[in-house]
Amino acid sequence: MNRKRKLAMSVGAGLAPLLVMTLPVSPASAHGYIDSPPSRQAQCAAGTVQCGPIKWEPQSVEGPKGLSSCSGGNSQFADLDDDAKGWKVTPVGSTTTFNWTLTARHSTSTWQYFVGGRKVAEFNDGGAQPPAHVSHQVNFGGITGKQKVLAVWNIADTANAFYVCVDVNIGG
Ligand SMILES: [Cu+2]
Repeated sequence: MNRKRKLAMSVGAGLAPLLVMTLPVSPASAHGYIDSPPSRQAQCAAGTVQCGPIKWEPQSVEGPKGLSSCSGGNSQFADLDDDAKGWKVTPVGSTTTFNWTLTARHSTSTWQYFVGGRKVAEFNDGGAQPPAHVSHQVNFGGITGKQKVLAVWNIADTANAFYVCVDVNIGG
């Protein structure tokens, strides 16, 4: 969750003024990403490409639903939006399996895959809790060549989604 939880602790009636403590809770362990074919954040985590803080938490590219950016609108992960960063491009077939590792198994509405702004696949989980490893077979139809696939994991019980970009060469 990106949401900052606030822990308000009231410290006994005898103490004045009332003490209120605010603890930001680190999101570092949550969420998920595509590890194969190696996504941009997976390449950052593996050191294939030199990146900023995304390398420490490739699973944390969370943003509001409906975005189309690789960084999910997170400025600290802007590396992911840089198409010229030297991402390793994986040769794939016209039907390709995308494998997710989930570090938090959030109940899921849909998984969506876009190429060039066009949705090429959607998988509807209907709010179910996914396993820790999720795989989807995506058929690219007639799309070929070097493409940036944007995968979106839409969470059922929050307004947020997780964003992953994967650089592929279809039929390459
Ligand atoms: Cu999460």
